[in-house]
Amino acid sequence: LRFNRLLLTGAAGGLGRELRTRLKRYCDTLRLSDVAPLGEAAPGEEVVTAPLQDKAAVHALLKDVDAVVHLGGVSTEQPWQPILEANIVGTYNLYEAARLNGVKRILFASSNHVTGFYKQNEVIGTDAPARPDGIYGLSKAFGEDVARLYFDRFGIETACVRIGSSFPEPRDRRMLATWMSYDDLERLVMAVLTTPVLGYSVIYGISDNQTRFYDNSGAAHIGYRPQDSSDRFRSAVEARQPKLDLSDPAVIYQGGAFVRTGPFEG
Ligand code: 15L
Repeated sequence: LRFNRLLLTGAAGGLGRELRTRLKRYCDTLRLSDVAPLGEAAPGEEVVTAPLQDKAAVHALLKDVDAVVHLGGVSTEQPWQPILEANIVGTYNLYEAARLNGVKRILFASSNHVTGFYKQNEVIGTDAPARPDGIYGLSKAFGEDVARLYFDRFGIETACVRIGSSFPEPRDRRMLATWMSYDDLERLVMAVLTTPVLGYSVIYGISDNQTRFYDNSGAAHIGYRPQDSSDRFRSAVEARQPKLDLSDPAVIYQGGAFVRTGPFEG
């Protein structure tokens, strides 16, 4: 399946840079947006600077696109104001723009921090109610609710992908459970974009790790089959971090250090 035009927001970020090269194979034109520099447009690319809180810019951004991979926004725990602008106002602008431009499918980069206050000895499903571990997680929970509303009212399909930790390698013991390889990220994005009936869905973005906090069986209709696993990094990670402080909230809760980051004001 080949798309005419896909939109990738947050294209200058860690995962955006990975998907920039990978998504080109699946579309004639890849429109890339960010507020950070994106460099020159390569053949088959369109490069746009669009702050997500700028309604007019976002409405123009979604013109003539088949589907959106929405990675844009603040991606860590930060003060309220930037999160309000990029993640709260920005996600609302994106869905309004999708409605007005007739865009019918969105991958929303949600986060494991929507459910960060579940414990690391719990395994939660795709229907687990939100337990955000900070205002970043709260903003992603809001995004999931926007997606829910725009599906129920307007039939815009979304996969809220509660991404775990997508880096070249797992960095600590927690990430043995939350890690997702870049190849699996690509598999997950393509499964979301191509599954015949997506509806409103939640799925955790993880590889086929031996230890995990998440059960994706409620999202089997998406057809995501991870092929990588954190296990080949296990002994190296355990050697680097042999002892865990079981009284540390970052060890108790799934959200890791996010549960004790901030507040930044007051
Ligand atoms: C996230 O949501 C962040 O965007 C990413 O930088 C990682 O910190 C990840 O969560 C994680 O929990 O490991």
